[in-house]
Order: sequence, then C-alpha cells, then structure tokens
Amino acid sequence: MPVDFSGTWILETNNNFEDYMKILNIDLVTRKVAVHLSQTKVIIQDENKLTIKTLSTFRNYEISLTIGEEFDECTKGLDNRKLKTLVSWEGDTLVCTQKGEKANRGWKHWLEGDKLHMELYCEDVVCHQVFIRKK
Ligand code: VL7
Repeated sequence: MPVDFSGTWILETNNNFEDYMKILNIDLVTRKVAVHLSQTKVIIQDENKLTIKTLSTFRNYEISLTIGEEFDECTKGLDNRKLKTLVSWEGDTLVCTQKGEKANRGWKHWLEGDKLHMELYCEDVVCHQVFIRKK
C-alpha cells in the first residue's frame, strides 16, 4: 500500500520561496505578492492517478497525472514554461522531475506525522514548505 497524500492541506511554513521564485525569473511585483500568500493544496490520489491543486487568493495551479508516465506540463500563470514532467515513487516519497530550460528542477512530497512536506527545487535553490491537514 503506497502512502495516501489525499486531503486538503494548509501552508504552515514556506522557507526560501523567494529564492525559488527568483531562480524562475518571477518579477519583483509578483514575488512581493506571492511570498505572503496562504497556499492550500488539494490532493486527490486514486491508485496511480494524481490531481494536485495549489490554491491561493492570487493564482491557482492544477496538474493531473499518472504516476510513472511522463507528460507535458506548462506552468501557466506561474513562470509559463514548458516542461517534460515525470512523477514517481522513491519509497514513500513522491518525486517529480521537470525537464526543461532550467536545470535540476522538480519537487518532492512526503509525510511526517500529520504534516505534508514539500521540497521545490531548481538549479541550486531549495524551497521547503510544510502543510498541516485541514480539519
Ligand atoms: C506551485 C509557484 C512561483 C510564480 C504566484 C504564486 C501562486 C499558488 O509545483 C508546485 O506544486 C506541485 C506539487 O504540489 C504540483 O503542481 C507548486 C506553486 C509554485 C512558483 C511562480 C509566483 C506566482 C502560488 C499557485
């Protein structure tokens, strides 16, 4: 039985998000707004299918994918890049690689106790976010 990430998760800490946005060339005005946003993740996991919604009052972003199958991702409303994206399991961690213009780009999700962790990385920058489950 793989880990089930399904649920609604509220952002609690957001370490280094500013540098992650910078490395993606997000403009200053957008960064100033985005860095303070309350973000909510809605994750629906059904066997090898995954939908992840990242919601905020400013922008929303949604992906749907099959674990283990590469797909075309366009980060519309974020940095607007085209990526070849693959999400797979490494033990109980969901690991995503996003091949495109930027090197070493991707993210990871894992659970620790009742918290959802996420690492967002690009080039030499790592952003670490922790979410608590919405009651
Ligand atoms: C997606 C944003 C910074 C632009 C707006 C910020 C709006 C709310 O990739 C992500 O999640 C994965 C794994 O859970 C699933 O797609 C994180 C948010 C990162 C990057 C770009 C700033 C403008 C934040 C959408």
